[in-house]
Amino acid sequence: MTVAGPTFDLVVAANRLPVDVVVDAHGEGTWQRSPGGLVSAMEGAMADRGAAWVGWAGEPGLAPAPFYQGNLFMHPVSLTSVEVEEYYEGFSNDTLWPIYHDVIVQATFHRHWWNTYRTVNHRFAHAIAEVAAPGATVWVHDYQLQLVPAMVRAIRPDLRIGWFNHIPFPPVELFAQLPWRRALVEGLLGADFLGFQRTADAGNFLRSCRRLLGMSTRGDTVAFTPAGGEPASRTVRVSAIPISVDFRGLTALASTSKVLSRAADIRASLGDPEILMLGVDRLDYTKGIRHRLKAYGELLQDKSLAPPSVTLMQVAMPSRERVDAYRVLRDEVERTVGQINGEFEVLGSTPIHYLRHFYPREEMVAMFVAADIMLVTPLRDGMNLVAKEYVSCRNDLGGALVLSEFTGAWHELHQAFICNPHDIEGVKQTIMQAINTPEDERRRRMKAMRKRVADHDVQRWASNYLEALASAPSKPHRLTRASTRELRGVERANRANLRASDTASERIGT
Ligand code: GDG
Repeated sequence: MTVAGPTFDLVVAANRLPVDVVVDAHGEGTWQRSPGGLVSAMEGAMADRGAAWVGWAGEPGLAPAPFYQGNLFMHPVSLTSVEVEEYYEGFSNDTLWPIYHDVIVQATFHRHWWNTYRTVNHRFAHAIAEVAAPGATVWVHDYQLQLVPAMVRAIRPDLRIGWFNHIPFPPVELFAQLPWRRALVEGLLGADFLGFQRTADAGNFLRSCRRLLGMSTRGDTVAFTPAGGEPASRTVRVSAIPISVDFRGLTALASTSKVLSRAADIRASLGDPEILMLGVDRLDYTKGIRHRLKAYGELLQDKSLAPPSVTLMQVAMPSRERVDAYRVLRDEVERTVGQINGEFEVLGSTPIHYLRHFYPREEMVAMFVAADIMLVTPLRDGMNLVAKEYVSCRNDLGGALVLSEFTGAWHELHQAFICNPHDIEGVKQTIMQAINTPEDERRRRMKAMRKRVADHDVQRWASNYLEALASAPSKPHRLTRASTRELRGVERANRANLRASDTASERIGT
């Protein structure tokens, strides 16, 4: 017999719970809230009503019993080590991640990974259904849980369901490669509202609905007729709600005397260079770390820059080290750092300080305050919070941001020094432009970017999202007779195409 537990009006679901186990000197483990934008973003919304968070606690095996962390109810979902391998490292990070990031590296397709992805999504859906109060709001996060909206709706049609994608949504030509594209789209369309980082991502999703599944879209809505359903269908709203950072929290932290003096210490410990450049990334091939290092190496080679007057501090937080592409990247980055340091080091000054660690938040903020030039050069990035964090920490209006045009942040931070990371010559010129631009102009740019982030901070993002979800159309979307006929025709043609492509993918042994 199952004993009913507490239920909540707001349920957040994400791959990970926002807590980590911290083990003290006596070997005792306690839960500590992990630093991260998402929890602080949700705090306002969660304070008003009871809220639960459904997610994996981070260790394979049996899930810990549900518990409260402050006023937030944590509902852990279990994952076996095989599921971690197949659902998380495999399907999420080695199939979806590359497809959703322009196939910078080749995606791997395995049918058993897909089966495990489905099983785990199912488990999440059941966990959500268990803790959601009647008529509750459910907010599902990210690409690991794309089947969850429809699975939750099947169990609990009374719930209002939203999903937000933290990463890009790919153009239809890339998305079409996925043998499971129909199931993914249908899984998402179980939601009332789908939020994306950029308008282009929302557009890509709508195009996939039309071109691959023959659905009818109107403006930012898609009419969805579940298989075997009536011509009258549900309407799902699809639009861009770009994520942000805790501007006020970061600004306040950046002006504390502790952080200011730590920033000065960092500069001093690097030999007080004239120009301190900084990169902060998860060690991921999407972040353009190799391209950045190549551009920097060439600037040293052609003597545009020379230590000791310049140094680059590169924080590379270890990430997904069990996925092959990440191990290859790490080796390449470390080799390049070694080569550049070997070639250009002068006594007392290292060209690149490569820091493969995770630092406390305060230390990160001190690094942002210390850096003259912030290098954000991803080849593709949903948003890139680092760019917005840097801007939030520069209360002094100092510093300059070099920003790739392939980040979501580029759509908002127009006053950054913009580059195309594939164009190494262009990256070099942009870095030099950022260095040589007069201080007045740099301050003007920083001020404008700060205003943008202050006006669109993470708290506003969360409340906008929840408002959009609450007001998403819930009435059935009625189709005219003519559009129904047209739709049915397109659906038939698409089904035939899909059958053909499914057979083809079976043949190539995915
Ligand atoms: C995904 C999307 C989207 C890094 N090193 C340390 C540290 N960090 C923090 C940064 C920043 C976060 O990690 C990284 O966020 P990003 O946005 O740069 O990238 P992803 O991890 O790829 O996140 C991305 C994001 O979701 C949100 O929607 O922007 O596009 O890919 O906050 O500061 N933090 C600390 N120590 C470190 O050493 N404390």
